[in-house]
Amino acid sequence: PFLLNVLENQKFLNGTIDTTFIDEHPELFQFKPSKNRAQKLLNYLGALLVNGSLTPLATNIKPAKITPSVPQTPVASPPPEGFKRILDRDGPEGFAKAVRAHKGLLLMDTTFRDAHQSLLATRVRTHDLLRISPFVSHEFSKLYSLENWGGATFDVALRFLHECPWERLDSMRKAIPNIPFQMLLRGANAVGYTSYPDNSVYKFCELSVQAGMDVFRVFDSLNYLPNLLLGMDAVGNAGGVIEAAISYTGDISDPKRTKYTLKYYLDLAEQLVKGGTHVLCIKDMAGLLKPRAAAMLVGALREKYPDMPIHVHTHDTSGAGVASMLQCARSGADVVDVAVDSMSGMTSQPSMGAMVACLEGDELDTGFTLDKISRYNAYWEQTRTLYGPFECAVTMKSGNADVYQNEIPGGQYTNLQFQAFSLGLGEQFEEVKAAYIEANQLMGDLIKVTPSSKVVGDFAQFMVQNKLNAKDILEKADELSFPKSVVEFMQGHLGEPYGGYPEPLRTKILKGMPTVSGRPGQNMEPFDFVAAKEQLTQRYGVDISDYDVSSYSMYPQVTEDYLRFREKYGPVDKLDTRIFLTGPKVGEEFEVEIEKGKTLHIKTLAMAEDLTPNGEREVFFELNGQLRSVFIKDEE
Ligand code: 3PY
Ligand code: ZN
Repeated sequence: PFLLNVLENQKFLNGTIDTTFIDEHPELFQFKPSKNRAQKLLNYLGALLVNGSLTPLATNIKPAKITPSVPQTPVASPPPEGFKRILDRDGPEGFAKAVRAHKGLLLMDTTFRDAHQSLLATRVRTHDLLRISPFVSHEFSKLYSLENWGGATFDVALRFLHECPWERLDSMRKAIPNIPFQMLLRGANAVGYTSYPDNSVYKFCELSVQAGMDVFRVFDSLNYLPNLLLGMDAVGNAGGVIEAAISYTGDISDPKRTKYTLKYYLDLAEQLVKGGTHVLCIKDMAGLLKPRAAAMLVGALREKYPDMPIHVHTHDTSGAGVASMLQCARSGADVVDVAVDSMSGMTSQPSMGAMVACLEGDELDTGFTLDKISRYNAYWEQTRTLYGPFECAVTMKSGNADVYQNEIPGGQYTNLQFQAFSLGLGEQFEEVKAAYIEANQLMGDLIKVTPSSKVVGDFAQFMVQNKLNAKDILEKADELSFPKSVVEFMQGHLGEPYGGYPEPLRTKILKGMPTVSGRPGQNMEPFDFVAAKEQLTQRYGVDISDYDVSSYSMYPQVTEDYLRFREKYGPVDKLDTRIFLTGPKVGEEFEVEIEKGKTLHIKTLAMAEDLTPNGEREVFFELNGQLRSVFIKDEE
């Protein structure tokens, strides 16, 4: 309005006004980046109304038009104390002792991380996690931990949800002060898909602890010890609980499978114990640990390490998840992973309700009641309908025991199936699964979990797309141009696979390209945090935090896109999920709480029929009772 008034002022227009103050006070015209969050959100909403969703949607299912009801929480009292208190008081060693001394079976709840990573393409937003957090804090205080961070959530939050993963962690911490938080750390790959400079991993762990993380499940996608030890050291240094993981593949109960045997896993466990892990994890990322194998592995570990807490992770892809976790508990595991019923099963974790019910009255009784679980479950059952656009159940109707043959990890199984079906090629999924088995054999039978699973998956899709079988690959490898991830794996960028590289395939794929041996991070230049912070501050203003710089150290492009997006569209993470994903309807009224006690009332009024001369469409809103409009470039 100020500018308009000046431009309407006749003296100003005639040039008869004294404007020398402008030359004397140039600071008046150095505008700070606008802080007008409301206007930015209107820009976002306008963009959705004019051009449709700003985030890629995977299915035709619309987000349900509901506000999931949050079960009542006793607000007045502080939440009951849990293992978090023991951890804060007695440190990781004291925590491990208390876990080991606990009588019943302990549970980790994966609903906030792996469950939605496996079923809903990792799309669950902070907004919906925070709504249920007070309930979890009060009613699930007996959990060993709540897995709520790491894995793919970091990348997806920044890239697709346009929200800061660090802010997510910090706000969950405030809402749930009493339950240990757990994250998945991909060893030297941290929360990314490749190796990073060591200082980047150390800094990441330090900041994670600072923002509220407690227990770090550290794995390496090849079980490559130097990578594992690096991750473990970074966690230990930061003061976190080290939960080093053996990634499990194959079948130790099958004597014909001679590569990954009980002895292989016990030898690895020995190295992890020597390396100072506080808790030992068996990470069964594909759900291959059959009950008989579970008895062998957990039984042997329990006997060898009577004081070491054992924590088992699995996926329910085959449908045998509950049976397997019950066996783990019987054989001496202290903790198993479950997801709340409505977010469990298939490629996710086994059902919390089923585990709890199966152990009611048992000496391993979990101490949870079905009543509490049902209330938690109801929230997630409703909330899941908001994520229809990412619902794996569109294509996945049941579990499938073929996972024992193809060994595809839970999250990847859903992804590959989805990709095949969305190309209209349901039968192609069968081909991809068959090719996955062949590709794995060509690579020498790898441990398959992020990122090595991506290498095998890319290889398999390459074979299907180019109609190549294993024999063709071996014969024509010299002439073929392989997927980037396969080449980089062969170059040594993920570390060294157990049993060595497949030859002569590796040499043929590399065609003389350079290789690295040993731990990839060890020869990388340290990441320059100071320079990066300066650069980002110059580009995006003064509010760049160390957290942003850490994000940038792993995901430079994604982080810059995020910063730009937020500068343009404001705190989109505060919108309800349906509105965030697909936008409001014209005429719809809703509220957005952009900070505690500051709520915007928004009504969408109309869109202009005609475009402006430069191709923009005006969209009209009522914001807290006042008329506002935004101009949006129409992309159609
Ligand atoms: C991840 O790395 O994100 C996984 O969940 C691996 O199992
Ligand atoms: Zn998992």
